[in-house]
Amino acid sequence: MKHIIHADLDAFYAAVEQLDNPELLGKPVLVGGRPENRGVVATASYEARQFGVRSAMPMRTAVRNCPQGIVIAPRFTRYREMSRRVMDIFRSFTELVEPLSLDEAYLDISAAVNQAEGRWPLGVALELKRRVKDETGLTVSVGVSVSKSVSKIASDLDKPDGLVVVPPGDEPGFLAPLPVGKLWGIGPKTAERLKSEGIDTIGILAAQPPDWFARVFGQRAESVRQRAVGLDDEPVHTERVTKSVSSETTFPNDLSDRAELRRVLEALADGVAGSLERKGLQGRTVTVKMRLADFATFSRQTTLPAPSSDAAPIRETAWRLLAAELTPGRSFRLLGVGVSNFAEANAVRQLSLWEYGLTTEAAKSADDN
Ligand code: TTP
Ligand code: MG
Repeated sequence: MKHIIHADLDAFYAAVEQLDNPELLGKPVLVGGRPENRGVVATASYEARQFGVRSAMPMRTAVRNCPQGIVIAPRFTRYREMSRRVMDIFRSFTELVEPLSLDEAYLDISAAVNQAEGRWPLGVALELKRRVKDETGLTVSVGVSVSKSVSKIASDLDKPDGLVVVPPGDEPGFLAPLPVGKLWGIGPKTAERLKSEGIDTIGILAAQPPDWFARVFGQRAESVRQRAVGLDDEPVHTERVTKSVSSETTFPNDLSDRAELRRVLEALADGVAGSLERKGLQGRTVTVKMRLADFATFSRQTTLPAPSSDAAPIRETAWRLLAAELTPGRSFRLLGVGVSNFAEANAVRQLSLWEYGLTTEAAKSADDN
């Protein structure tokens, strides 16, 4: 039996700001872009959440709801540094750590658990929380169970500084009263649709017959059904398959000059082309990421006529995407270039010889198209 922890730091950016400036402790902190620049909230401290402030809310609305809120510009370098320290603590418990974002990871703690010797999952979780607190000053919410999907839901239920353990066998009962939208893979649209059929809790969902699942979820039917009863056995992935290659840079001063933006963008494109070349990858989709002076962050992407790792088409395409966003007075804090949607041939090249033998025919016909 596996034991999986899902750990998620509390109000991460805001907590780091409170840590670095103790005067902010206990106060409503809003990290994000300035209201006068049409900025949005990246995150809010729990003190500010009492006033209804949420991530992705316009800062103007946040400040209206919470006038005493202290608005702070994000410091991404500092957050990355704190993230690295927390992930290092996680890795001292197990090598099997799968980070999902800067502030969130799965840990397979099976090897650290030995119930005969009194090392229970609960004990490991408490130790993890204590060490993160002692060594970084941050609080982390933790969910513990035998599966990734249940642990992820559990870590969110008792925030902040939460700890929820779901003992083996209790999964269906734990999940049953929760809204269907809590399940991984059920987005707001699907949740609405299920609700209109009278299915609003995971328990009601889990009780549907197999042909209903097949009709509603098609190929995903079995995996959704398993997650609804807490029975997924997804392993913790420590290494991820490369799905995209990208490079980005934040400017010391915001940039608005067209020629200068183009120069920076092309240098990024060249860097990405170089690393695609080194990795033997060719991609079809080019993405440009932009962050404006007010921290609004968005991206634009387009597809090349053929997969490539050459600098020229990546540069050209990236510039076309950026040029369409340039308007007088608009200035940029950050630019990034990414390439994804890799050609099939790369995947085949990375397969073992044995698998290669089985798939050469398929790969050939894919190449011919
Ligand atoms: P979350 O873990 O979603 O949020 P959180 O850590 O701030 O709060 P919680 O206690 O509910 O976990 O995201 C982690 C960080 O990612 C967050 O501190 C800021 C950033 N973020 C954004 O920049 N924009 C967003 O819309 C969200 C959701 C997060
Ligand atoms: Mg968090």
